[in-house]
Amino acid sequence: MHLEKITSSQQAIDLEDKHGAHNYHPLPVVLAKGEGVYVWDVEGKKYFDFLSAYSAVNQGHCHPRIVGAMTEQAEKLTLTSRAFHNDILGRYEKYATEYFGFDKLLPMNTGAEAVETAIKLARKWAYEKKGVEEAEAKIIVCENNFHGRTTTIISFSNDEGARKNFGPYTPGFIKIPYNDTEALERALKENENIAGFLVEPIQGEAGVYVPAEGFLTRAKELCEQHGVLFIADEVQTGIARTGKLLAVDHENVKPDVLILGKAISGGVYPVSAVLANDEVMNVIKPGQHGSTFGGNPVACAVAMAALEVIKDEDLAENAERLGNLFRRKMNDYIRSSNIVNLVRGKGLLNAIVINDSEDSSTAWDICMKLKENGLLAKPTHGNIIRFAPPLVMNEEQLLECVDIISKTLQDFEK
Ligand code: IF1
Repeated sequence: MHLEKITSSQQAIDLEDKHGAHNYHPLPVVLAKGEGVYVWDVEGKKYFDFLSAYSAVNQGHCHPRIVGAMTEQAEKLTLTSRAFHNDILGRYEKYATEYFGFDKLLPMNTGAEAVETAIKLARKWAYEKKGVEEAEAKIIVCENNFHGRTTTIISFSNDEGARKNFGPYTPGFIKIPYNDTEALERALKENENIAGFLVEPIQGEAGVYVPAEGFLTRAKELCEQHGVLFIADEVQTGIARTGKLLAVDHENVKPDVLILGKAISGGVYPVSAVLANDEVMNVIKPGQHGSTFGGNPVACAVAMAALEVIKDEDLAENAERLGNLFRRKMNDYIRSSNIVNLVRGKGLLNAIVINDSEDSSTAWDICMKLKENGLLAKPTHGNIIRFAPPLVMNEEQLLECVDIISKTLQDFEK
């Protein structure tokens, strides 16, 4: 294999710039190594990772148990396709369905694929169980959602960048404001052909919007009353990130369809899944949905290890405890701050809102300075900075990070 030796960050950035599509605008840092809560760049500078690959690396970088499960499986069998059985898929499906409390699991690879799967499942269920007339099924979604980047999913996005000039768009979606159960009730009453309500329990990309307490409970109730599937997209909020195994667990709400991705593999391998009970999942029959890589042996081994780590290392409890500490410390800072308006979030999924216009570069400039000071975070939607470290962080490390963040913000106070 011919590989150019990378000796500087700039060289790696130049290569991407020249040979890669320009579909991202990353922070100018080139990472070469990761371990636990830390990552190192090409020059050997060490950083705290405060993004965790958008909450995929909840178990920390290169967790030895997860990487071990992957290499062990990779040496035995990597891919069979679903044309044949493999000896680990069933074990994984049993483990994961018992873990999350559903009858069945449908394995896919990326978050967007799992969302697509849930949409197809809900539509088919509506036609075959609810009696909706062919091609009439609708799915209710929320404004400012983020569910992925496929053609259908961007059809119901309101993000101009994600949507514009990618039409024609897939029909069949009704948009309501987030955190608005009255709007949900109205939409459910106005239309008898609703298959499902697709919702993020906390809106991530929108800027870590935590809905009012009771929103999920009421939404689930309304769905039940109207015979509509409550579909929770926990791709970002799931797997202990918000201080519970699932974000819906904060309200003890049980979705009819659960969508998981990202941290179900600890960020080691692309693994996603849709879980549902038999009554719903059984509408999909052989040949009607699938993926070459979905449920492959490496994915199964990795996901089982990643889920075990969550339980064995009490990562949900740790996220809950450190999240409370983080918000308390940030609120202490904010009391005498002009540059930060507020901190919000749950568990270790948090964001601060910068006191500047949405199109200002302040959040970006702060992230650049944080990087200089040894902590990596990324702005979301202009003036908001998301803070989501790996859940394996300890209290001492978190306090060190609060220190870095406070000192950095200090430079921006007017
Ligand atoms: C990117 C955000 C996070 C998701 C939810 C499905 C998916 C995602 C709730 C699709 C993906 C990602 C994708 C990533 C940026 C990122 C993101 F900023 F856009 F919102 F996490 F906060 N459902 N979220 O959050 O999963 O197909 O990507 O595996 O670069 O687009 P995927």
